[in-house]
Amino acid sequence: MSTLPPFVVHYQPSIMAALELMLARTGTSPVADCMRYTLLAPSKRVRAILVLEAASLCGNATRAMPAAAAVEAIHAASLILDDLPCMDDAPLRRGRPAAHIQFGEAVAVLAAVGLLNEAYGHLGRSYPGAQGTRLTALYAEAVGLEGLIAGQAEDVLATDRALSFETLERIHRRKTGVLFSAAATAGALSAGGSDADIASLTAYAKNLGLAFQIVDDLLDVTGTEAETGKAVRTDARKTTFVSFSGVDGARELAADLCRTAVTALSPFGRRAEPLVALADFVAARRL
Ligand code: GRG
Repeated sequence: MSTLPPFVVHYQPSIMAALELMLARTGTSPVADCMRYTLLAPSKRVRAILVLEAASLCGNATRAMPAAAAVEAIHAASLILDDLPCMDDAPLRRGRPAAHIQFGEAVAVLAAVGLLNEAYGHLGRSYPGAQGTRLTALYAEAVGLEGLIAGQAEDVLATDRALSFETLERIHRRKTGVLFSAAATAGALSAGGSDADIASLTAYAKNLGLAFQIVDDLLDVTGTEAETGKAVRTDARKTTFVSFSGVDGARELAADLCRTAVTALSPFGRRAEPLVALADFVAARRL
C-alpha cells in the first residue's frame, strides 16, 4: 500500500491498540486468525478517525475509542464479504490475499460474522446503559436493510445492468456513506454531543462518505495495485461514477461533495480543522 499522510499515520498506533484489545478475548483458531488477519491489516482507518475527531469536536474524545474500534470491525467484516467470489470476487485486499483466498471461503464468512459479533459485544461491554443501547442500535441500523446490506444487495444485482445516476447514488450512499455517518454520529454520542452537533457531523460524514466512494471508483481507473493494495480495473461490468461522469466529472463531483461536507462544519469554526483536513485527504487520496 502507498504511504499514508502524517495526519492519518498519527492515529494508527492508538487505533491498532484498541483493535488488539477488542480481539483480546477471541483466542486462536482458524476463524479468529482470519479475523485478526483482516482487521489488523494495513488500513487508512478513516472511519475510526471520524469517530475520534467527531468526539473531540464535541468536547470529549476519552470515551470514543471502543466505538472507533467497533466501526473498524464492521468495516473489516464488510470487506471480507465484499471480496467473496459470490460478490465482487476480489483476490487482493489491503495489499494481501483476500481473506477467502488465505483461509478459504467458509472460514472467511465465519470470520466476517465473528467480527460483527465482536463489534456489538465490545460496544455493549464498553458503554453501559442507554449509551450502549443507542450506539449498538446506530451501528446495527447502518449495517442493515437501509444500509450496507441494502446497498450491497442492490449493487450485486445491478451487475451488467445500466443504472440511473439516482440509483447509483442510492447504492453508494448505503454501501459506503451510511457507515461514515454512523461513525460521526457515534463519536458525537460517545462525547455527549448535542442534537445540533450530531446534525452537523452527520451532514459532513454523509457527503464525505459519498465523495470517498467516488474517489474509490476513480482509483479503480487511475490508480495502481501497489498504491491501493487491491486489484484495479475491476469495475468493467458495473456502472460507476466514472462510467457516468468521466474521470474529470467524477473528480469534480467528489471535490464538490467534500466542499459541501466542510460547509456543514461551519458551526464549529476553527475547531473543525482536523475534519477539514480529513476531507482534503479524501478528495486527494491515491490509496
Ligand atoms: C454484514 C457488515 C456487513 C456487510 C454486508 C458486503 C456488504 C454487505 C457491504 C459491502 C460494503 C463495502 C465493502 C463498501 C465499499 C466501501 C469502501 C470504499 C471500502 C474501502 O474502504 P477503505 O479505502 O479501506 O477505507 P481500508 O483498507 O483503508 O480500511
